Amino acid sequence: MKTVFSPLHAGHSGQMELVAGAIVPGFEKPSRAEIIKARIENQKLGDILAPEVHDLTAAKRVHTADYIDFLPTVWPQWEAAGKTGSAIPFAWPTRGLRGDVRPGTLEAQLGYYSFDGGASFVKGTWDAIKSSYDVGLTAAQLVKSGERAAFALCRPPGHHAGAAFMGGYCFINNAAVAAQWFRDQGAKRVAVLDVDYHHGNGTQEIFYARADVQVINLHGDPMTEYPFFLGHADEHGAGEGEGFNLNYPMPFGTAWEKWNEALEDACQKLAAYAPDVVVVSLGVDTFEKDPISHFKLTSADYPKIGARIARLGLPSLFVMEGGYAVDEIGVNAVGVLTGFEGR
Ligand code: 6XA
Ligand code: ZN
Repeated sequence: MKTVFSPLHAGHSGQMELVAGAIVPGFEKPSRAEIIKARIENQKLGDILAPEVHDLTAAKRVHTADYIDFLPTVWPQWEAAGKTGSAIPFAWPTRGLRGDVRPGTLEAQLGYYSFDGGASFVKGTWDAIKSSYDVGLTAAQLVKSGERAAFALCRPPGHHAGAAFMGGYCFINNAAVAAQWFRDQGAKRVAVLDVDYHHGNGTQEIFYARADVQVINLHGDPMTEYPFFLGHADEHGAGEGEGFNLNYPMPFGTAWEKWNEALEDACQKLAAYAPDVVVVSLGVDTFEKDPISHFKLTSADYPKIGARIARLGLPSLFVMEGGYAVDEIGVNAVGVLTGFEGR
């Protein structure tokens, strides 16, 4: 399997985040992607290609144009205003406030275009976001041109980003962009299978009212787990999309047996949908030693995930999402891919 990777991800570094009342170094850090890349080389998964540079047309098919146009302006505005720390949103238009008026300053616009303080900007952030987008689209092109599967080693990740908001380390929703791109290239139906520990609220939001993209999520129950405000089992889709969104929320402590039951059911529903291509939002933060998550999958489980996805027999695009146990992130993420290849 070929991988697409860009070194530009590394400019998105040094972000801080708020954990238990303390500002700490972000878990979503450059070593994540570098360790996965090293493991790909070690396991001889296949060639590692640089992405082709794309314009932002495909991004604007799933995100609003104003949101996408905002992203590259953040750091230059922040810097021009003499600010030195990272650009982190801190005020949001929740219930009772006006969420329909785009405010006039950068600080306020950061809140307008986000749902939490988990997506912050440093100097290299836009170039990293753009490279991650290019990585996703280039890998999608490999699948379109006949590869059975490809791996988009995206960083930053994407599945929390909605049509007009960032959050949870995510800015452009790489998996959603790829799914829409496959549709625009002639695929009749596309499935997105999100196996990250966290619910992919952005992907769900983007396709919620559509029947041409099935969205399936396996994740920590939002009653107790981030992103908290979406991902319940009763979210089936709306309008034409009714029945084409499926959620499998699971409790803290879920290990392979129960998780695999959900995967099996998900794969059967995915197969019944008969898509032309599957986009896998690949997070490995379901791992037992993940520092921010509460599932109990082991390294031996990841190849089994890949093997089950391979049994769908569909062209498959793997898009990297979360996973923060850096010592094992390479073994686990590449384990899914080698499992897919039957080794
Ligand atoms: C914020 C947790 C962000 C989770 C990001 C993630 N405290 N999403 O891994 O898949
Ligand atoms: Zn996650």
